[in-house]
Amino acid sequence: MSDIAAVGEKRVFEPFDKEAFKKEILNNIKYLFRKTPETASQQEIFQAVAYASKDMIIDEWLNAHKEYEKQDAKTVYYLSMEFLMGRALGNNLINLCCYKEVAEVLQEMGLDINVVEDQEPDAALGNGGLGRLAACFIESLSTLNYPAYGCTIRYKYGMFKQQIVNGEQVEIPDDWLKNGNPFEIKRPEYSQEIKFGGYVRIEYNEKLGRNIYIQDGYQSVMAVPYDLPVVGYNNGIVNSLRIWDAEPLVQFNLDSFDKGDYQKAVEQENLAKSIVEVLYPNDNHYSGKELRLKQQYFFVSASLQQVIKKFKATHDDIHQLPDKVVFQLNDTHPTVTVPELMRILIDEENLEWDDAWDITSRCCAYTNHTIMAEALEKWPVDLFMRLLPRVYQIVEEINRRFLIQVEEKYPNQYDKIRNMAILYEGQVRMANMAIIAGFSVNGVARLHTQILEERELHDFYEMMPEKFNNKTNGITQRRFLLHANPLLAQWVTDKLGTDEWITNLPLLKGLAPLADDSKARKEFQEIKYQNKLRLAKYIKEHNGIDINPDSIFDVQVKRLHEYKRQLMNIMHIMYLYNQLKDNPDMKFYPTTFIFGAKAAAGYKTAKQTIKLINSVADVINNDSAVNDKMKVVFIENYCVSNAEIIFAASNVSEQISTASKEASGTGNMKFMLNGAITLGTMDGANVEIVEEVGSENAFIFGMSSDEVMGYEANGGYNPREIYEQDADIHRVMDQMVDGTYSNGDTETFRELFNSLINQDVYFILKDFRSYAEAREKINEAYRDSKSWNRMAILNTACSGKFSSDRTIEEYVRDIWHLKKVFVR
Ligand code: F58
Repeated sequence: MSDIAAVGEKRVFEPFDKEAFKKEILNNIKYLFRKTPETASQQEIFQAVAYASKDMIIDEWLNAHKEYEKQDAKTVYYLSMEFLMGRALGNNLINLCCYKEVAEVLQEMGLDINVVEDQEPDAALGNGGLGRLAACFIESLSTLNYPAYGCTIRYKYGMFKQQIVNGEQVEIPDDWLKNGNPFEIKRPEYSQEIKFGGYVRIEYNEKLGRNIYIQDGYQSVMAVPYDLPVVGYNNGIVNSLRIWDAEPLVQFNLDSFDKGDYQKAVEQENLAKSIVEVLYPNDNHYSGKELRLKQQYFFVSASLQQVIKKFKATHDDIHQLPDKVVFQLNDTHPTVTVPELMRILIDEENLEWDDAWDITSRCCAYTNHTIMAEALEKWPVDLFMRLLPRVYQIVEEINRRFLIQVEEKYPNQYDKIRNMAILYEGQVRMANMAIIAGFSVNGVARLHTQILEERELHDFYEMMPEKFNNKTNGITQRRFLLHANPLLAQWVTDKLGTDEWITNLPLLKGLAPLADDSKARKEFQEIKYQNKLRLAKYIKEHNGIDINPDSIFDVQVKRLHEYKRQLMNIMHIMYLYNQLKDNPDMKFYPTTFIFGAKAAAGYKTAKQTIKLINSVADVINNDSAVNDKMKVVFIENYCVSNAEIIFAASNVSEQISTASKEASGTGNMKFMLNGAITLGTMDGANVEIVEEVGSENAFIFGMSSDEVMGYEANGGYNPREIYEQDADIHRVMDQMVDGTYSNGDTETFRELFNSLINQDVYFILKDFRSYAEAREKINEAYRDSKSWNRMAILNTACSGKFSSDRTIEEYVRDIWHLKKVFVR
């Protein structure tokens, strides 16, 4: 059991009763499935264990909420289209502080906890960084004793599963709910009606002495919430992730329908089904689909209506809402919160505009996650108006009043209006609305916030500097160290003589002196080796490829996007392969290049890049001349659960985005925590990683963000010059279109070639040489295992800043102003 011993043995509350838990599992197997442990399937055993652990959660869940009510505690509602939760069982057991004990119970029953955990489908209700950040935040909120809800959609299909067929990505629907979800609880009593379309009727109201606005002729669906527990670490706090499902309002009733009702019932059924059907699989790219706006309004309106009802049940003055409630908008996707809250306050609570505006703007705060123009949400006015007629009127009024202010402050400066108006050239610009209405605007890493203030949002910053602030992202060490890397977690606990790092990550600093201790370095290296064996086994099982655990594991796992430059990575591997073929005796430390990435289904260049990686892998992995030196592996279906295995096993963390493009990155932090060395550009949170660990313990290359933005301001650069002048690059480029990696076909990778030679928007050729040098240095550095392991230990030791606990405390201090709630 040594690999799970790191899990705390000290439950603060109820001591864990092994016998009772075992009995509960057996009962579940019997009563849920009419089976015995011998006849139950692995999936049924997982469910039985999950239900047993849910029983342990329920009391804490109830108690925490009772205490919130008693204290009338202020609550943050983290509104996000995405929560990329991954698996729940292992982390729930860890945070309940009974992982080790449950593992023992299972072992006594002849079961392996890892196998049981592997039966759980990932809750993949998100694309990438933004969704995973929400998941880390909600876990930290519970661990830090803050009252919080995560609000999102109960997508029937989450992020697709990826298969690689003939080197190409194939998307398989992710039917994650097909066996039910043991952890969720349906709460039909909190259902809310959501209205779409129709028109606005205006009526004079005598009592109010003003016009009132009534939406008529609309279609509606019922939003029905399910709650998932978010367990805090050993503190008795359980918050909820509220996921909204859609159901038709009029239930089919085959006996008693008349024709009209039948028609309506069918329409409602279809509307309900379509809204929650599937997560849009785009990462850092906006697609203006009507259904997407429906999804946004659906979960926002449901969440807001419920919050207001809950508030009113115990308060009579709605003006006090900002003292009790804060909405954090995770990017612009839930920004319809602003006009929807105004609508509720004006149309349903009968407030005047100024009052409603004051409340709304004190309740809403906005986080920006990107500066890339293509990711900015803009809705065509006609679509918006048709789908949300009353909400649109409110947007118009917000815009009208704001422009008066701009005009007052900057008379006749039309460029200010052009940049800051919400409604412009027939579009509703959601970021502008979020900034104008909210009381806080934050970026997600220092460099990113700086770029927002100085460039992208400069006019807003100048007009309302007090709203702007930075919150550098973070990750939860409970999942990405304690659960993902039990060997290292145990080592850390042993070395520090305490497991307090589990809730206080900066304590890892205490490991720094061990970087100079040869015994500690050996142990650290051995742990990494064991984790590499675990990953090698996974790769063998899933890809059928044998990899050498003694080689350098050089890893780039993240969504596939041009700005993340997986293409530069694979081109460099092509270059190395050429070198090794030309010069077989070249000094080169064996390396396994590992990729994992999903491409948005409609993103052609990204899909071609996946094909190129797999094609290069095919050629190299089947060339016995180089196989003892290099291998290339594309791990299928990169997701939260296999990420946990990958980070733990990595030596080199590829963070190679074009400077200024990656707002923060969070994978970079997970690698660092697990002792991988960053090979990266000065982009996003890499800047702060280097600041923490020291530039001598990372490998930095490439243009700075200022240089990149300098070129961009001048219309880019000329990549053809590099192609003509650099023979190695020339050769690699030609190999993309001479059939070397495509069985003689010259067109397979033509578009990639063209994108590089014509524009190279992401400066791949420009940064190539500097990247190659950095990689050479890495290859050299790894030979010196003493200095390598020294660096690796220092990376873990210096990663304390990147806990999402730190990030959440900053949000609380500067934005949310919550109070910790303690139970018992
Ligand atoms: C990511 N954004 C950033 N957006 O790219 C990354 O640098 C950052 O670390 C992370 O947010 C957390 O702050 C991101 O993942 C999306 O996936 C959106 C999904 C919906 C469409 C628009 C992009």
